Amino acid sequence: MPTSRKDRIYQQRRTQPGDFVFDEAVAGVFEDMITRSVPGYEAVHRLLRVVARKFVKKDSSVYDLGCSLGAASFSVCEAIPNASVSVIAVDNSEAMIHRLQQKLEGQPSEARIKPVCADITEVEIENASLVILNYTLQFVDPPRRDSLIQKIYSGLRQDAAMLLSEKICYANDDEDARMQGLHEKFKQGQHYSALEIARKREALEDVLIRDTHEQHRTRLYRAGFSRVFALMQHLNFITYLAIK
Ligand code: GEK
Repeated sequence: MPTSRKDRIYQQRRTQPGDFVFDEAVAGVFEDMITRSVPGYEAVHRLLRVVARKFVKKDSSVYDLGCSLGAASFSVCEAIPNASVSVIAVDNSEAMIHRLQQKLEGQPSEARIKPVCADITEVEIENASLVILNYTLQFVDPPRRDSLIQKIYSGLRQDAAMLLSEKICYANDDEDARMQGLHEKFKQGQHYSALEIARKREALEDVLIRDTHEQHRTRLYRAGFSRVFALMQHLNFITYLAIK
């Protein structure tokens, strides 16, 4: 099983806006990268196990959309030992799916987690008791976000739920700059240098496109969700529970 190396990608890489891709180099350091970059990442996975125990039903499917190396899929399998529940783990990065397949080899969850290399806007969602969209919607082309959320809503069973985590922006420029500044301080505390932080910011420009809290809530209610809770927020990273 491959293990995650330390993320040093932006110590050397020269960047242009829009450069960031989930390639082999990123997949190889992904666990280190995401835990050092996303405040509250581990807490979301603890929360996910609680949510899974509440919402996942036997003979249903769980979808982990934008699964990367399958952290959320593994959390669900740990929380729900019932073999009648399968987890469909979708990512359009071949490097991520390949590494997930390697991680699964010989594991007890191998029979339950089904890695799929596809665009999440193109996969069918059906008989779902839980859909996880953990820091992925922000990478989907904005005009396609409404229809993706509507499709998820349609594929959920009645009373089922979606867990959505995102980096948000603020409509007020001063508030946005302050929160971005706090996030940069968080990353410095995780031993990223000012140069690494600046280069990654440039590479992610036009790739990670944030919505505001209001845009998320409006989109979720418009799709038909009956209840939307902001379960957790760490700086400008927020997790919603949306219930059908
Ligand atoms: C975790 N959820 O560890 N279709 C499929 N996959 C996509 C698409 C798309 N249209 N766009 C982006 N991705 C994970 C972390 S990372 C978040 C998710 C981050 C995939 C992309 O290839 C990457 O693996 C993932 O979404 C986003 O809980 O890196 O900030």
